Amino acid sequence: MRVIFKKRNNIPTDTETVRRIAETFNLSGKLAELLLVRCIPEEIGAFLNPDIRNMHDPFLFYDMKTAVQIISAHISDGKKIAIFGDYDSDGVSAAAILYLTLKKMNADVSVFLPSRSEGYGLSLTAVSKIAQSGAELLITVDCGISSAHEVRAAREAGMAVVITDHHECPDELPVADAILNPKRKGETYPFRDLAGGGVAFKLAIALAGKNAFELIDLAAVATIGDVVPLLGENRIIAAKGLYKLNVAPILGLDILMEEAALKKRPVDSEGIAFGLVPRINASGRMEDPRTAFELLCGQKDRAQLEAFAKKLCALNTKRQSVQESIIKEGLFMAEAYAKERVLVLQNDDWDTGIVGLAASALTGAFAKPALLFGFRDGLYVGSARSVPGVNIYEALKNNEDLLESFGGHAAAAGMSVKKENLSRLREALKRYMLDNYAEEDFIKKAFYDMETSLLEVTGDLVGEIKKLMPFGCGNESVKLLLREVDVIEKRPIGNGSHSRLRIAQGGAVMDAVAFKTKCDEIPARMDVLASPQINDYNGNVEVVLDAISI
Ligand SMILES: [Mn+2]
Repeated sequence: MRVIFKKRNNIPTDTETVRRIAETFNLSGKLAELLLVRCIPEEIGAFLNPDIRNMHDPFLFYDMKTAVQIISAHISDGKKIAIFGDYDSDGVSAAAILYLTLKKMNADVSVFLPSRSEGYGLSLTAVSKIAQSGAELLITVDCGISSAHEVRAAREAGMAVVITDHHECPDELPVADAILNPKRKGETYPFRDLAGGGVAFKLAIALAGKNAFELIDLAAVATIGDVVPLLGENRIIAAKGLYKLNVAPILGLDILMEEAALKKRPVDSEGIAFGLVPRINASGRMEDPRTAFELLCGQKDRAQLEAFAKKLCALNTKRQSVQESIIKEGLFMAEAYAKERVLVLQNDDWDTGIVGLAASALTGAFAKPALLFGFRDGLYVGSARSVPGVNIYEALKNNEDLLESFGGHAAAAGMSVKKENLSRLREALKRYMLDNYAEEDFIKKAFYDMETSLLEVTGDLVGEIKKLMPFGCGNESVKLLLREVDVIEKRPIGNGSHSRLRIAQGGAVMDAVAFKTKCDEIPARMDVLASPQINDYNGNVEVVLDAISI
């Protein structure tokens, strides 16, 4: 497949600033450059040394004082408190953070989580269930900001309501007793990008002081799981949470890491993103988020917790195989639309909880937006994923009249459509992509940080790049562009689906590995995007080839 290499961030880095940053922080010029495309010069010190002391005071939230007063009053009066969360890793972690904090303060607290079939957010059914439990205070985590109607019902049922959320705010906010949302209009909190678990963590700090930092590993799982930018306060949460995860994790995460075989080497942000988060998500995606919640709380006996962890691993394996079979069918069906700029595929048997993950894979494989639909309650219910530069939300909005519901953003959306409207939607989106985008928008892009030569890829550089960790959204792992590399040796590994190579450029020779690329797909000379690393077995520097241009 044709690939266009693009520089990730075209911020001009003037040589004088690069020199000054390199000198001030005792770094190579290369690392100074990599830093300058990630953050402004004034923030480099804080970026290099994530420090809890640089976190903002939770009482900077406009409503924090009120929220703490209400919660404290309910605790001291012995009144019942209910937490309502979400079924994904962010929502479940947020619920666990607040539950454990309130429990330690001797609150009479219980947790309610929606099942996936009930859908995201507070519902009237949930509100009446919570009211019946005798709760006099409802605290939402990772949701609530778009639930004006349900919040009104909760208050009419006699409950006080504290909303903690991080989603974009609607024009009309719910009328609640306190609202903590860093994206709220007029909000005084200085950092907008907290995850739902991040907001819950700030509330926990406001309630329990430094004791709350015992839960920072859970806050890191929420933050990385929700794919919010790992910059500013999120970078501190992720870095310090990872540190704790490796030296003294909370019991539930410790058991899950053990069960998932993640403890052979230090866990990094990718270990959270690809090891822990999918297992926590599998709970709500395949069954009931309660299993993940109970595990994270760690309040049952060890055997019980191990059984929960085993269950999450098994559900995740099942999720993977369901996902693989959807991808396989999708790849086959996509052939019929090879010339189109958008894929709209449906199958009545596809699991509507998994189609989004499969859509991502198809978008990656074909460099065009993919919409995958399963069938539920009389409607095609689906998920869309798009490529950088093609706004799928706008495309759907433009065809609103064909849809029963839709929501999302430029890169990902969810939608439902009547059976008889699906082929009209496909035709309309095909037309829309032709009218609004250029051919280049549908050619695969691979983003790099800097062009360099193989000679400059050294153990020192690998060591320096580590200072930029943890990597994630907004602080992507470093990719180097190497042009005109010669392949001097190649051999198949992993049943022939991957390749091991010796590559050469300008007098330097190095080992390289290309995953999901067969030997016969590798040309004699190529441009590549490479991630440098140290080989675990022989200690040599080598590169992982992330993209190859033929
Ligand atoms: Mn969230």
